[in-house]
Amino acid sequence: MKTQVVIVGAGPSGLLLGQLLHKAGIANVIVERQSADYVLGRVRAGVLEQVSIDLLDELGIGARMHREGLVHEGIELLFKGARHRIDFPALTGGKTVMVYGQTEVTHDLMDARRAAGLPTIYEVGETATLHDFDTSKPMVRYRKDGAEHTIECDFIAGCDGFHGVSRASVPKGAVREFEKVYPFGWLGLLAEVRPVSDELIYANTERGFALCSMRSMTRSRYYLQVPLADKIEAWSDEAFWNELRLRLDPEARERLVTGPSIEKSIAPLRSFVAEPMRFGRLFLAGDAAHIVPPTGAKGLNLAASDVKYLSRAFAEFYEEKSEAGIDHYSAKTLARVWKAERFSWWFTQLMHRLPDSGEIGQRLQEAELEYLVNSKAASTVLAENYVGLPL
Ligand code: RFL
Ligand code: PHB
Repeated sequence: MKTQVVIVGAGPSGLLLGQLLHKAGIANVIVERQSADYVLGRVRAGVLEQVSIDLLDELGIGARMHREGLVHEGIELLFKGARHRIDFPALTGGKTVMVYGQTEVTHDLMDARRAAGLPTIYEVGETATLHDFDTSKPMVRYRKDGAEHTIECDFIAGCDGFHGVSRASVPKGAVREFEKVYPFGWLGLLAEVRPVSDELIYANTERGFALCSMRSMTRSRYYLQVPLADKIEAWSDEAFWNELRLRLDPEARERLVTGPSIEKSIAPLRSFVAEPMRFGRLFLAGDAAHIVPPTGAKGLNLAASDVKYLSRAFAEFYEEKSEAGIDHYSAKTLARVWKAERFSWWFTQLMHRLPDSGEIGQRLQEAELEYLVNSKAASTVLAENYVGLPL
């Protein structure tokens, strides 16, 4: 088989890139390790910035998001028993975010890809291998149903997440990795119950961080900071709800509706960047190149901005016969990535109980939170990063 761009991975980065390339008239094939159902079964991000909303609109697949998504004009920070609202439109000149799950985005993208008749090869397992991306004729090989397949292409887009094959295919000396692993994880629970509040609540409590989020007005997503060593089996639904209650203010505690979990999992928290994001004709995008801790809700949005830049670079290559876009992709993308990394790291260490920071660390954190909610300048820094920096 032959195509222009092989995309490795059918997560949000790969699917979005596929649609953007299709719109630009660039042929692409996606090769995915898992089945479509498996990809759709992963519960992940929940908040879209304007950049991501615009991208879905540009692709003509934003209708369901506008119908079912929830526009949020702020978040609440809970500390020392009281909630403080950060008003996004007031602080950012009218900007808001949209609560619409990654699962729904993925669903809409898969539907659009199927409707356009674009090829996606699911369930290749760990068999995909990348070849000759240091030449102008790269190849992707994979095995499926007992047969070996080869796709010849002009470019490979590595959209295969943190554990994918793309970054791992780059010679060790060619890539520099920066990493911080946090000494705690997030225990997440999804339940078919009314959210405790109309807006997201980020809580810093003496029992640890908690987040009250949602997927709709009848479906809630909650998270608790837990020790990294905790096992999911040790957390019954009842234990989760009891602990969450203890991390809320009295009003929220009163309003909390509990119910059986639809999904429950523990995710580790990590900050990670690989530099550069281009190796000859192989380009990394999304989690394949960088990971942020979820506190700032930036992971999915960064994936969207990466592929926006990458699709423009490929379009420039084919339409204008110019390599300027692909040459600048890595530096341009990384500049945005590092800003989101900074914000996510800052918001994480501000909102969590940090086991190693001692009493002085605790007092400094409290002082910063007080300053943050009482200073318009400081609140603006949070608001403008949360709604997303301009492309
Ligand atoms: P994904 O979503 O990981 O998709 C990568 C795809 O590549 C496939 N793959 C392969 N395919 C072929 N061959 C191989 N060898 C392959 N190896 C892997 C995988 O099966 C998968 O389908 O990366 P992508 O597309 O870059 O999208 C990034 C986002 O998914 C990610 O940034 C966010 O979900 C991060 N994230 C969150 N972000 C937020 O903004 N808010 C959140 O609340 C939030 N929660 C989360 C998260 C990520 C989590 N992970 C990764 C464990 C919660 C979790 C649990
Ligand atoms: C979510 O709803 O899953 C979510 C929302 C905001 C975050 C992280 C996760 O910061």
